[in-house]
Amino acid sequence: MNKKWWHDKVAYQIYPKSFLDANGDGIGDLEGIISRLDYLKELGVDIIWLSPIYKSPFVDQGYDIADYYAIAEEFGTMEQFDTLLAEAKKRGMYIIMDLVINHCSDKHEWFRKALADPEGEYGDYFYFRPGKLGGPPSNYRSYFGGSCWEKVPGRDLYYLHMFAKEQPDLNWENPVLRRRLYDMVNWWLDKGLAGFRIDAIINIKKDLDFPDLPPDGPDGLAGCWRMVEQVQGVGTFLTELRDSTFRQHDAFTVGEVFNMQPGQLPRFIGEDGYFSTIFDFSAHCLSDGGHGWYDAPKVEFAAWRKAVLDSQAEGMAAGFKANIIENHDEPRGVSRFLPDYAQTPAGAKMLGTVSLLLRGIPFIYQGQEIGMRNCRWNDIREFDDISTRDQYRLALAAGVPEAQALAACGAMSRDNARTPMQWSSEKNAGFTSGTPWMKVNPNYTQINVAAQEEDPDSVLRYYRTLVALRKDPAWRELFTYGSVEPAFQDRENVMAYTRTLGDRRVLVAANFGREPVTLNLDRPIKQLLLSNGPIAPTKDTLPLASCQCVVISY
Ligand code: TEU
Ligand code: CA
Repeated sequence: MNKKWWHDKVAYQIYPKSFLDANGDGIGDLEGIISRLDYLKELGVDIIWLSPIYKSPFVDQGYDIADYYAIAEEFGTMEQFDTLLAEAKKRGMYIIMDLVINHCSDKHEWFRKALADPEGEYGDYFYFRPGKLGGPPSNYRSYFGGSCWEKVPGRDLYYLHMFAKEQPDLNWENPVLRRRLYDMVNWWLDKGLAGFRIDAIINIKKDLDFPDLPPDGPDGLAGCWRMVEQVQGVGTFLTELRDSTFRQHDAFTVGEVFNMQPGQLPRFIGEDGYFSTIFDFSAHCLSDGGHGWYDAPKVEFAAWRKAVLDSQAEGMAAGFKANIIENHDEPRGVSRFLPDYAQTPAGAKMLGTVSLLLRGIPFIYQGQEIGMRNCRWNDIREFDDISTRDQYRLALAAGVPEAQALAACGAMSRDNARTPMQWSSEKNAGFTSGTPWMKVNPNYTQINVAAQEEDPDSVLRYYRTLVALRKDPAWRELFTYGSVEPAFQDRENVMAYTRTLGDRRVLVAANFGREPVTLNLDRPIKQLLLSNGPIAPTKDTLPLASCQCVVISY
Protein backbone atom coordinates (compact mmCIF):
# COMPACT_ATOMS: atom_id res chain seq x y z
CA MET A 1 0.00 0.00 0.00
CA ASN A 2 1.26 3.48 -0.84
CA LYS A 3 1.57 5.64 2.23
CA LYS A 4 -0.36 8.90 2.16
CA TRP A 5 0.11 12.00 4.26
CA TRP A 6 -3.24 11.62 6.01
CA HIS A 7 -2.97 7.98 7.05
CA ASP A 8 -1.53 8.71 10.50
CA LYS A 9 -3.49 11.88 11.22
CA VAL A 10 -6.12 12.64 13.85
CA ALA A 11 -9.04 14.82 12.79
CA TYR A 12 -11.50 17.01 14.69
CA GLN A 13 -14.87 18.26 13.52
CA ILE A 14 -15.94 21.80 14.33
CA TYR A 15 -19.56 22.83 14.05
CA PRO A 16 -18.79 26.55 13.73
CA LYS A 17 -22.15 27.88 14.81
CA SER A 18 -21.81 26.17 18.20
CA PHE A 19 -18.05 26.24 18.81
CA LEU A 20 -17.16 29.67 20.21
CA ASP A 21 -18.68 33.11 19.75
CA ALA A 22 -16.04 35.85 19.80
CA ASN A 23 -18.22 38.91 19.11
CA GLY A 24 -21.17 38.30 21.39
CA ASP A 25 -23.93 37.89 18.81
CA GLY A 26 -24.71 34.41 20.11
CA ILE A 27 -23.33 32.62 17.06
CA GLY A 28 -19.99 30.83 16.93
CA ASP A 29 -17.53 32.34 14.45
CA LEU A 30 -14.13 32.13 12.75
CA GLU A 31 -12.50 34.38 15.37
CA GLY A 32 -13.68 31.95 18.00
CA ILE A 33 -12.11 29.05 16.10
CA ILE A 34 -8.82 30.89 15.59
CA SER A 35 -8.65 31.63 19.32
CA ARG A 36 -8.88 27.93 20.12
CA LEU A 37 -6.32 26.53 17.65
CA ASP A 38 -3.82 26.07 20.47
CA TYR A 39 -6.40 24.11 22.42
CA LEU A 40 -6.82 21.78 19.44
CA LYS A 41 -3.08 21.54 18.91
CA GLU A 42 -2.65 20.51 22.51
CA LEU A 43 -5.28 17.83 22.03
CA GLY A 44 -3.12 16.42 19.22
CA VAL A 45 -5.40 17.34 16.33
CA ASP A 46 -3.86 17.45 12.83
CA ILE A 47 -6.85 17.97 10.54
CA ILE A 48 -9.78 20.27 11.30
CA TRP A 49 -13.05 19.74 9.44
CA LEU A 50 -15.33 22.77 9.42
CA SER A 51 -19.01 22.14 8.86
CA PRO A 52 -20.26 24.61 6.20
CA ILE A 53 -19.21 28.24 6.63
CA TYR A 54 -20.40 29.46 3.22
CA LYS A 55 -23.04 32.12 2.69
CA SER A 56 -26.37 30.50 3.45
CA PRO A 57 -29.93 31.20 4.62
CA PHE A 58 -29.33 28.43 7.22
CA VAL A 59 -32.55 26.53 6.54
CA ASP A 60 -30.44 23.41 7.10
CA GLN A 61 -27.69 25.11 9.11
CA GLY A 62 -25.44 26.00 6.20
CA TYR A 63 -25.95 22.77 4.25
CA ASP A 64 -27.96 25.02 1.95
CA ILE A 65 -25.32 27.11 0.22
CA ALA A 66 -26.21 30.38 -1.48
CA ASP A 67 -22.69 31.26 -2.60
CA TYR A 68 -19.84 28.76 -2.78
CA TYR A 69 -17.24 31.56 -2.91
CA ALA A 70 -18.37 33.58 0.10
CA ILE A 71 -18.09 33.16 3.87
CA ALA A 72 -21.35 33.52 5.82
CA GLU A 73 -21.48 36.95 7.45
CA GLU A 74 -22.54 35.26 10.68
CA PHE A 75 -19.16 33.54 10.80
CA GLY A 76 -16.89 36.34 9.59
CA THR A 77 -15.00 37.36 6.50
CA MET A 78 -12.78 35.82 3.85
CA GLU A 79 -9.83 37.65 5.45
CA GLN A 80 -10.56 35.89 8.72
CA PHE A 81 -10.78 32.61 6.88
CA ASP A 82 -7.37 33.25 5.32
CA THR A 83 -6.01 34.04 8.77
CA LEU A 84 -7.43 30.74 10.01
CA LEU A 85 -5.65 28.90 7.18
CA ALA A 86 -2.38 30.66 7.95
CA GLU A 87 -2.63 30.17 11.71
CA ALA A 88 -3.42 26.48 11.27
CA LYS A 89 -0.48 26.09 8.92
CA LYS A 90 1.84 27.75 11.43
CA ARG A 91 0.88 25.05 13.89
CA GLY A 92 1.27 22.22 11.39
CA MET A 93 -2.48 21.68 11.14
CA TYR A 94 -4.66 21.24 8.06
CA ILE A 95 -8.10 22.70 7.37
CA ILE A 96 -10.75 20.87 5.39
CA MET A 97 -14.17 22.25 4.53
CA ASP A 98 -17.54 20.72 3.89
CA LEU A 99 -18.29 20.23 0.22
CA VAL A 100 -22.04 20.31 -0.35
CA ILE A 101 -22.57 19.70 -4.05
CA ASN A 102 -25.55 17.39 -4.26
CA HIS A 103 -27.71 20.46 -3.81
CA CYS A 104 -27.46 24.16 -3.16
CA SER A 105 -29.78 26.73 -1.62
CA ASP A 106 -32.90 27.99 -3.39
CA LYS A 107 -31.33 31.41 -2.79
CA HIS A 108 -28.30 30.55 -4.93
CA GLU A 109 -28.11 32.69 -8.06
CA TRP A 110 -28.25 29.56 -10.23
CA PHE A 111 -31.56 28.48 -8.77
CA ARG A 112 -33.09 31.94 -8.83
CA LYS A 113 -32.32 32.17 -12.53
CA ALA A 114 -33.56 28.64 -13.12
CA LEU A 115 -36.86 29.26 -11.40
CA ALA A 116 -37.39 32.44 -13.40
CA ASP A 117 -36.83 30.50 -16.65
CA PRO A 118 -36.91 26.72 -16.21
CA GLU A 119 -36.45 26.19 -19.98
CA GLY A 120 -33.37 28.44 -20.04
CA GLU A 121 -29.68 27.76 -19.46
CA TYR A 122 -29.93 27.54 -15.67
CA GLY A 123 -32.98 25.31 -15.76
CA ASP A 124 -30.58 22.58 -16.82
CA TYR A 125 -28.57 23.03 -13.58
CA PHE A 126 -31.48 21.40 -11.72
CA TYR A 127 -34.08 18.71 -12.28
CA PHE A 128 -37.31 20.22 -13.55
CA ARG A 129 -39.96 17.69 -14.60
CA PRO A 130 -43.64 17.96 -15.59
CA GLY A 131 -46.21 16.58 -13.17
CA LYS A 132 -47.89 13.22 -13.56
CA LEU A 133 -51.68 12.72 -13.37
CA GLY A 134 -52.14 16.06 -11.63
CA GLY A 135 -49.46 15.30 -9.01
CA PRO A 136 -45.68 15.26 -8.71
CA PRO A 137 -43.49 13.32 -11.19
CA SER A 138 -42.85 10.44 -8.76
CA ASN A 139 -43.66 9.26 -5.28
CA TYR A 140 -40.31 9.95 -3.63
CA ARG A 141 -40.10 11.08 -0.03
CA SER A 142 -37.29 13.49 0.84
CA TYR A 143 -34.84 12.85 3.69
CA PHE A 144 -36.59 15.55 5.69
CA GLY A 145 -40.12 14.29 4.98
CA GLY A 146 -42.76 15.09 2.38
CA SER A 147 -42.42 14.84 -1.38
CA CYS A 148 -39.06 15.31 -3.10
CA TRP A 149 -40.85 17.43 -5.70
CA GLU A 150 -41.78 21.07 -5.24
CA LYS A 151 -44.22 22.69 -7.62
CA VAL A 152 -43.24 25.72 -9.66
CA PRO A 153 -46.02 28.24 -8.92
CA GLY A 154 -48.61 28.48 -11.69
CA ARG A 155 -47.22 25.62 -13.77
CA ASP A 156 -47.52 21.85 -13.98
CA LEU A 157 -43.78 21.69 -13.36
CA TYR A 158 -41.75 20.51 -10.37
CA TYR A 159 -38.14 20.58 -9.22
CA LEU A 160 -36.39 17.82 -7.31
CA HIS A 161 -35.06 18.19 -3.76
CA MET A 162 -33.91 15.13 -1.84
CA PHE A 163 -33.51 17.22 1.34
CA ALA A 164 -35.54 20.36 2.18
CA LYS A 165 -37.45 22.18 -0.55
CA GLU A 166 -34.98 25.02 -0.01
CA GLN A 167 -32.20 22.62 -1.12
CA PRO A 168 -32.78 21.94 -4.84
CA ASP A 169 -30.68 19.08 -6.23
CA LEU A 170 -28.02 19.99 -8.77
CA ASN A 171 -28.18 18.25 -12.14
CA TRP A 172 -24.92 16.33 -12.38
CA GLU A 173 -25.82 15.17 -15.89
CA ASN A 174 -25.04 18.68 -17.08
CA PRO A 175 -21.31 18.96 -17.98
CA VAL A 176 -21.38 22.76 -17.68
CA LEU A 177 -22.60 22.52 -14.08
CA ARG A 178 -20.01 19.87 -13.28
CA ARG A 179 -17.22 22.05 -14.65
CA ARG A 180 -18.37 24.98 -12.52
CA LEU A 181 -18.33 22.81 -9.42
CA TYR A 182 -14.82 21.50 -10.20
CA ASP A 183 -13.56 25.06 -10.75
CA MET A 184 -14.96 26.02 -7.36
CA VAL A 185 -13.33 23.01 -5.65
CA ASN A 186 -9.98 23.89 -7.23
CA TRP A 187 -10.35 27.52 -6.21
CA TRP A 188 -10.50 26.48 -2.55
CA LEU A 189 -7.70 23.94 -2.89
CA ASP A 190 -5.50 26.58 -4.57
CA LYS A 191 -6.11 28.78 -1.54
CA GLY A 192 -4.40 26.20 0.63
CA LEU A 193 -7.27 24.06 1.83
CA ALA A 194 -6.09 20.49 2.53
CA GLY A 195 -9.26 18.82 1.32
CA PHE A 196 -12.94 18.26 1.94
CA ARG A 197 -15.56 16.32 3.81
CA ILE A 198 -18.03 15.54 1.07
CA ASP A 199 -21.69 15.82 1.92
CA ALA A 200 -24.41 13.35 0.91
CA ILE A 201 -22.40 12.56 -2.18
CA ILE A 202 -23.95 9.20 -3.03
CA ASN A 203 -27.13 11.04 -4.00
CA ILE A 204 -25.70 12.84 -7.04
CA LYS A 205 -26.69 10.08 -9.47
CA LYS A 206 -30.40 9.91 -10.22
CA ASP A 207 -32.50 7.51 -12.21
CA LEU A 208 -33.57 9.96 -14.89
CA ASP A 209 -36.82 8.09 -15.45
CA PHE A 210 -37.70 8.77 -11.82
CA PRO A 211 -39.82 5.60 -11.64
CA ASP A 212 -42.41 5.30 -8.87
CA LEU A 213 -41.28 2.88 -6.17
CA PRO A 214 -43.30 0.68 -3.81
CA PRO A 215 -44.56 2.91 -0.97
CA ASP A 216 -42.85 2.28 2.38
CA GLY A 217 -44.96 4.43 4.70
CA PRO A 218 -48.54 5.52 5.40
CA ASP A 219 -47.93 8.68 3.32
CA GLY A 220 -47.85 6.49 0.19
CA LEU A 221 -44.33 7.65 -0.60
CA ALA A 222 -41.06 5.75 -0.96
CA GLY A 223 -37.80 7.04 0.55
CA CYS A 224 -35.76 8.62 -2.23
CA TRP A 225 -32.72 6.65 -1.00
CA ARG A 226 -34.35 3.57 -2.53
CA MET A 227 -33.75 5.12 -5.94
CA VAL A 228 -30.12 5.77 -4.92
CA GLU A 229 -29.72 2.12 -3.96
CA GLN A 230 -30.82 0.96 -7.40
CA VAL A 231 -29.35 3.39 -9.86
CA GLN A 232 -26.04 2.65 -11.60
CA GLY A 233 -23.35 5.10 -12.60
CA VAL A 234 -22.38 7.26 -9.61
CA GLY A 235 -18.79 6.07 -10.07
CA THR A 236 -18.43 7.85 -13.41
CA PHE A 237 -19.19 11.19 -11.76
CA LEU A 238 -16.99 10.47 -8.76
CA THR A 239 -14.04 9.48 -10.93
CA GLU A 240 -14.32 12.66 -12.92
CA LEU A 241 -14.65 14.75 -9.76
CA ARG A 242 -11.53 13.16 -8.28
CA ASP A 243 -9.45 13.49 -11.43
CA SER A 244 -10.49 17.08 -12.08
CA THR A 245 -9.81 18.28 -8.55
CA PHE A 246 -8.57 16.32 -5.51
CA ARG A 247 -6.00 14.20 -7.27
CA GLN A 248 -4.17 17.21 -8.70
CA HIS A 249 -3.75 18.62 -5.19
CA ASP A 250 -3.08 15.43 -3.25
CA ALA A 251 -6.11 16.50 -1.20
CA PHE A 252 -7.53 14.55 1.71
CA THR A 253 -11.18 13.68 1.16
CA VAL A 254 -13.68 11.98 3.40
CA GLY A 255 -16.98 10.99 1.86
CA GLU A 256 -20.28 10.90 3.68
CA VAL A 257 -21.63 7.75 2.10
CA PHE A 258 -24.76 5.96 3.17
CA ASN A 259 -26.59 3.44 0.98
CA MET A 260 -23.55 2.20 -0.88
CA GLN A 261 -24.28 -0.70 -3.17
CA PRO A 262 -22.77 -4.02 -2.02
CA GLY A 263 -19.17 -4.74 -2.99
CA GLN A 264 -18.37 -1.13 -3.87
CA LEU A 265 -16.11 -0.23 -0.92
CA PRO A 266 -12.77 -0.76 -2.75
CA ARG A 267 -13.92 1.63 -5.44
CA PHE A 268 -14.59 4.29 -2.83
CA ILE A 269 -11.54 3.97 -0.59
CA GLY A 270 -9.12 1.62 -2.35
CA GLU A 271 -5.70 2.64 -3.66
CA ASP A 272 -7.34 4.25 -6.68
CA GLY A 273 -10.58 5.13 -4.87
CA TYR A 274 -12.87 8.09 -5.34
CA PHE A 275 -12.00 9.36 -1.83
CA SER A 276 -9.18 9.08 0.70
CA THR A 277 -11.67 7.57 3.12
CA ILE A 278 -15.36 7.42 4.03
CA PHE A 279 -17.02 7.58 7.44
CA ASP A 280 -17.88 4.35 9.14
CA PHE A 281 -21.54 4.64 10.12
CA SER A 282 -22.11 0.94 10.74
CA ALA A 283 -22.67 1.39 14.49
CA HIS A 284 -24.92 4.40 13.95
CA CYS A 285 -27.13 2.55 11.49
CA LEU A 286 -28.02 0.12 14.29
CA SER A 287 -30.50 2.68 15.58
CA ASP A 288 -32.22 3.23 12.24
CA GLY A 289 -35.92 2.93 12.93
CA GLY A 290 -38.18 1.09 10.50
CA HIS A 291 -40.23 4.27 10.11
CA GLY A 292 -38.38 6.99 11.96
CA TRP A 293 -36.87 7.97 15.26
CA TYR A 294 -40.01 6.96 17.11
CA ASP A 295 -39.30 3.31 16.41
CA ALA A 296 -35.52 3.52 16.61
CA PRO A 297 -34.17 0.48 18.48
CA LYS A 298 -31.76 0.92 21.39
CA VAL A 299 -28.21 -0.12 20.52
CA GLU A 300 -27.30 -3.42 22.19
CA PHE A 301 -23.69 -3.99 23.17
CA ALA A 302 -23.27 -7.26 21.26
CA ALA A 303 -24.64 -5.79 18.03
CA TRP A 304 -22.49 -2.68 18.45
CA ARG A 305 -19.32 -4.70 18.99
CA LYS A 306 -20.05 -6.88 15.99
CA ALA A 307 -20.84 -3.90 13.75
CA VAL A 308 -17.61 -2.13 14.65
CA LEU A 309 -15.36 -5.16 14.30
CA ASP A 310 -16.98 -6.45 11.11
CA SER A 311 -16.55 -3.01 9.62
CA GLN A 312 -12.89 -3.00 10.60
CA ALA A 313 -12.35 -6.26 8.73
CA GLU A 314 -14.12 -4.85 5.70
CA GLY A 315 -12.10 -1.62 5.89
CA MET A 316 -8.80 -3.44 6.23
CA ALA A 317 -9.43 -5.30 3.00
CA ALA A 318 -10.20 -2.12 1.08
CA GLY A 319 -8.34 0.90 2.50
CA PHE A 320 -8.97 3.23 5.42
CA LYS A 321 -12.28 4.12 7.03
CA ALA A 322 -12.82 7.24 9.12
CA ASN A 323 -13.98 6.32 12.62
CA ILE A 324 -16.45 8.45 14.55
CA ILE A 325 -18.45 8.18 17.73
CA GLU A 326 -20.66 11.13 16.91
CA ASN A 327 -21.02 14.08 14.55
CA HIS A 328 -23.36 17.03 13.97
CA ASP A 329 -26.13 14.70 12.73
CA GLU A 330 -25.97 12.21 15.55
CA PRO A 331 -26.78 12.13 19.24
CA ARG A 332 -23.84 12.13 21.65
CA GLY A 333 -22.01 8.79 21.76
CA VAL A 334 -21.83 8.61 25.55
CA SER A 335 -25.63 8.81 25.74
CA ARG A 336 -26.18 6.46 22.81
CA PHE A 337 -23.64 3.67 23.00
CA LEU A 338 -23.12 3.34 26.76
CA PRO A 339 -25.53 1.76 29.26
CA ASP A 340 -26.80 4.09 32.03
CA TYR A 341 -24.23 2.97 34.59
CA ALA A 342 -21.41 3.71 32.12
CA GLN A 343 -22.46 7.26 31.26
CA THR A 344 -19.64 8.58 33.40
CA PRO A 345 -16.16 10.03 32.82
CA ALA A 346 -14.75 6.48 32.98
CA GLY A 347 -17.26 5.36 30.34
CA ALA A 348 -16.46 8.31 28.07
CA LYS A 349 -12.75 7.45 28.27
CA MET A 350 -13.45 3.78 27.57
CA LEU A 351 -15.57 4.54 24.52
CA GLY A 352 -12.96 7.00 23.25
CA THR A 353 -10.16 4.48 23.70
CA VAL A 354 -11.75 1.63 21.78
CA SER A 355 -12.79 4.00 19.01
CA LEU A 356 -9.62 6.07 18.58
CA LEU A 357 -7.29 3.08 18.47
CA LEU A 358 -9.17 1.32 15.71
CA ARG A 359 -7.58 1.12 12.29
CA GLY A 360 -8.62 4.15 10.26
CA ILE A 361 -8.63 7.90 10.63
CA PRO A 362 -10.22 9.01 13.90
CA PHE A 363 -12.51 12.04 13.88
CA ILE A 364 -13.26 13.63 17.24
CA TYR A 365 -16.43 15.74 17.30
CA GLN A 366 -16.34 18.97 19.30
CA GLY A 367 -17.19 18.30 22.93
CA GLN A 368 -16.57 14.57 22.66
CA GLU A 369 -13.16 15.16 24.26
CA ILE A 370 -14.86 16.42 27.43
CA GLY A 371 -17.54 13.75 27.41
CA MET A 372 -20.49 15.93 26.40
CA ARG A 373 -23.88 14.18 26.60
CA ASN A 374 -27.30 14.54 25.08
CA CYS A 375 -29.34 17.45 26.35
CA ARG A 376 -32.60 17.25 28.29
CA TRP A 377 -35.40 18.58 26.07
CA ASN A 378 -38.60 19.77 27.66
CA ASP A 379 -40.54 21.08 24.71
CA ILE A 380 -40.51 20.48 20.96
CA ARG A 381 -40.06 24.24 20.48
CA GLU A 382 -36.58 24.01 22.00
CA PHE A 383 -35.34 22.24 18.86
CA ASP A 384 -34.08 24.14 15.86
CA ASP A 385 -33.22 21.24 13.55
CA ILE A 386 -35.40 20.74 10.47
CA SER A 387 -35.04 16.98 10.66
CA THR A 388 -36.13 16.88 14.32
CA ARG A 389 -39.28 18.84 13.57
CA ASP A 390 -40.08 16.42 10.75
CA GLN A 391 -39.48 13.39 12.95
CA TYR A 392 -41.81 14.83 15.60
CA ARG A 393 -44.60 15.29 13.04
CA LEU A 394 -43.96 11.82 11.70
CA ALA A 395 -44.28 10.28 15.16
CA LEU A 396 -47.53 12.14 15.91
CA ALA A 397 -48.95 11.13 12.52
CA ALA A 398 -48.22 7.50 13.40
CA GLY A 399 -50.29 7.90 16.58
CA VAL A 400 -47.39 8.13 19.01
CA PRO A 401 -48.38 10.14 22.13
CA GLU A 402 -46.79 13.59 22.43
CA ALA A 403 -44.59 12.79 25.43
CA GLN A 404 -43.22 9.73 23.69
CA ALA A 405 -42.62 11.61 20.43
CA LEU A 406 -40.71 14.25 22.38
CA ALA A 407 -38.67 11.55 24.13
CA ALA A 408 -37.82 9.93 20.78
CA CYS A 409 -36.62 13.28 19.43
CA GLY A 410 -34.74 13.92 22.65
CA ALA A 411 -32.83 10.68 22.22
CA MET A 412 -32.10 10.99 18.50
CA SER A 413 -32.13 14.70 17.67
CA ARG A 414 -29.26 16.19 15.72
CA ASP A 415 -29.51 19.15 18.11
CA ASN A 416 -27.93 17.02 20.85
CA ALA A 417 -24.66 17.59 19.03
CA ARG A 418 -25.42 21.22 18.23
CA THR A 419 -25.79 22.66 21.72
CA PRO A 420 -22.93 25.09 22.37
CA MET A 421 -19.50 23.80 23.25
CA GLN A 422 -19.00 23.88 27.00
CA TRP A 423 -15.89 25.92 27.70
CA SER A 424 -16.35 26.88 31.34
CA SER A 425 -18.83 27.13 34.21
CA GLU A 426 -19.44 30.79 33.45
CA LYS A 427 -22.74 32.01 32.02
CA ASN A 428 -23.68 30.20 28.77
CA ALA A 429 -20.82 27.78 29.34
CA GLY A 430 -18.40 30.48 28.22
CA PHE A 431 -19.65 30.03 24.65
CA THR A 432 -20.99 33.55 24.27
CA SER A 433 -21.38 36.77 26.21
CA GLY A 434 -24.66 37.33 24.37
CA THR A 435 -27.74 35.16 23.93
CA PRO A 436 -26.79 31.75 22.50
CA TRP A 437 -28.58 30.83 19.26
CA MET A 438 -29.32 27.42 20.72
CA LYS A 439 -30.01 26.12 24.19
CA VAL A 440 -26.93 25.39 26.31
CA ASN A 441 -26.92 21.95 27.93
CA PRO A 442 -27.59 22.68 31.64
CA ASN A 443 -24.92 20.15 32.64
CA TYR A 444 -22.19 22.64 31.63
CA THR A 445 -21.56 23.47 35.26
CA GLN A 446 -20.28 19.90 35.67
CA ILE A 447 -18.93 19.19 32.19
CA ASN A 448 -16.69 21.92 30.78
CA VAL A 449 -13.19 22.48 29.44
CA ALA A 450 -11.95 24.85 32.16
CA ALA A 451 -12.76 22.44 34.98
CA GLN A 452 -11.23 19.54 33.09
CA GLU A 453 -8.02 21.44 32.43
CA GLU A 454 -7.54 21.55 36.22
CA ASP A 455 -8.43 17.94 36.88
CA PRO A 456 -5.69 15.41 36.03
CA ASP A 457 -8.32 12.62 35.92
CA SER A 458 -10.65 14.43 33.52
CA VAL A 459 -11.91 13.11 30.20
CA LEU A 460 -10.09 15.94 28.43
CA ARG A 461 -6.72 15.18 29.99
CA TYR A 462 -7.24 11.52 29.19
CA TYR A 463 -8.09 12.27 25.54
CA ARG A 464 -4.82 14.19 25.24
CA THR A 465 -2.91 11.17 26.52
CA LEU A 466 -4.89 8.85 24.27
CA VAL A 467 -4.21 10.87 21.13
CA ALA A 468 -0.56 11.21 22.15
CA LEU A 469 -0.31 7.43 22.46
CA ARG A 470 -1.73 6.95 19.01
CA LYS A 471 0.85 9.39 17.65
CA ASP A 472 3.79 8.31 19.82
CA PRO A 473 6.69 7.63 17.44
CA ALA A 474 7.08 4.20 19.07
CA TRP A 475 3.48 3.17 18.25
CA ARG A 476 2.36 5.41 15.44
CA GLU A 477 3.11 2.92 12.66
CA LEU A 478 1.37 0.13 14.51
CA PHE A 479 -1.78 2.14 15.23
CA THR A 480 -1.83 3.41 11.64
CA TYR A 481 -0.98 0.36 9.60
CA GLY A 482 -1.29 -2.53 12.05
CA SER A 483 -3.96 -5.11 11.36
CA VAL A 484 -6.99 -5.54 13.63
CA GLU A 485 -8.03 -8.85 15.12
CA PRO A 486 -11.10 -9.19 17.37
CA ALA A 487 -10.26 -10.64 20.80
CA PHE A 488 -12.21 -12.15 23.71
CA GLN A 489 -15.39 -12.24 21.69
CA ASP A 490 -16.63 -15.04 23.89
CA ARG A 491 -16.71 -12.62 26.84
CA GLU A 492 -20.16 -11.11 27.02
CA ASN A 493 -19.38 -7.48 27.90
CA VAL A 494 -15.86 -7.10 26.64
CA MET A 495 -14.88 -5.05 23.62
CA ALA A 496 -11.34 -6.04 22.71
CA TYR A 497 -9.07 -6.26 19.73
CA THR A 498 -5.41 -6.52 18.95
CA ARG A 499 -3.37 -4.36 16.60
CA THR A 500 -0.44 -6.17 15.02
CA LEU A 501 2.45 -4.93 12.94
CA GLY A 502 5.38 -7.24 12.24
CA ASP A 503 6.34 -8.87 15.53
CA ARG A 504 4.69 -6.21 17.68
CA ARG A 505 1.25 -6.53 19.12
CA VAL A 506 -1.00 -4.32 21.23
CA LEU A 507 -4.21 -5.33 22.99
CA VAL A 508 -7.01 -2.82 23.49
CA ALA A 509 -9.61 -4.14 25.94
CA ALA A 510 -12.60 -2.60 27.68
CA ASN A 511 -15.15 -3.96 30.13
CA PHE A 512 -18.55 -2.50 29.24
CA GLY A 513 -20.24 -4.66 31.87
CA ARG A 514 -21.42 -3.78 35.35
CA GLU A 515 -19.32 -6.54 36.96
CA PRO A 516 -15.53 -6.92 37.00
CA VAL A 517 -13.91 -9.40 34.63
CA THR A 518 -10.51 -11.03 34.36
CA LEU A 519 -8.98 -11.71 30.98
CA ASN A 520 -6.42 -14.50 30.63
CA LEU A 521 -3.65 -13.66 28.20
CA ASP A 522 -1.93 -16.19 25.98
CA ARG A 523 1.43 -14.45 26.40
CA PRO A 524 3.11 -12.21 28.97
CA ILE A 525 2.45 -8.49 29.19
CA LYS A 526 5.41 -6.37 28.09
CA GLN A 527 4.19 -2.89 28.81
CA LEU A 528 1.12 -1.12 30.12
CA LEU A 529 0.51 1.73 27.66
CA LEU A 530 -2.71 3.26 28.95
CA SER A 531 -5.65 2.66 31.24
CA ASN A 532 -8.50 4.76 32.57
CA GLY A 533 -8.02 3.74 36.19
CA PRO A 534 -5.71 1.88 38.54
CA ILE A 535 -5.02 -1.62 37.35
CA ALA A 536 -3.08 -4.55 38.77
CA PRO A 537 -2.29 -7.02 36.01
CA THR A 538 -0.21 -10.10 36.70
CA LYS A 539 2.16 -11.51 34.12
CA ASP A 540 -0.68 -13.00 32.12
CA THR A 541 -3.99 -11.93 33.63
CA LEU A 542 -5.76 -8.65 33.19
CA PRO A 543 -8.42 -7.75 35.75
CA LEU A 544 -10.82 -5.08 34.51
CA ALA A 545 -13.27 -3.26 36.75
CA SER A 546 -16.63 -2.13 35.35
CA CYS A 547 -16.04 0.53 32.66
CA GLN A 548 -12.33 0.01 32.74
CA CYS A 549 -10.22 -0.02 29.61
CA VAL A 550 -6.59 -0.86 29.07
CA VAL A 551 -4.00 -0.83 26.32
CA ILE A 552 -0.99 -3.13 26.66
CA SER A 553 1.77 -4.39 24.46
CA TYR A 554 2.33 -8.12 24.84
O1 TEU B 1 -26.38 14.43 5.78
C1 TEU B 1 -26.92 13.51 4.85
C2 TEU B 1 -27.81 12.49 5.42
O2 TEU B 1 -28.16 11.56 4.74
C3 TEU B 1 -28.22 12.68 6.87
O3 TEU B 1 -28.46 14.02 6.90
C4 TEU B 1 -29.51 12.17 7.35
O4 TEU B 1 -30.46 12.08 6.35
C5 TEU B 1 -30.04 13.10 8.42
O5 TEU B 1 -29.04 13.34 9.38
C6 TEU B 1 -31.29 12.59 9.06
O6 TEU B 1 -31.59 13.32 10.20
C7 TEU B 1 -25.71 15.53 5.30
C8 TEU B 1 -25.31 16.48 6.42
O7 TEU B 1 -24.42 15.84 7.30
C9 TEU B 1 -26.54 16.98 7.11
O8 TEU B 1 -26.24 17.80 8.20
C10 TEU B 1 -27.36 17.73 6.09
O9 TEU B 1 -28.59 18.10 6.65
C11 TEU B 1 -27.61 16.90 4.83
O10 TEU B 1 -26.46 16.25 4.34
C12 TEU B 1 -28.08 17.80 3.70
O11 TEU B 1 -27.01 18.56 3.23
CA1 CA C 1 -20.38 35.53 16.65
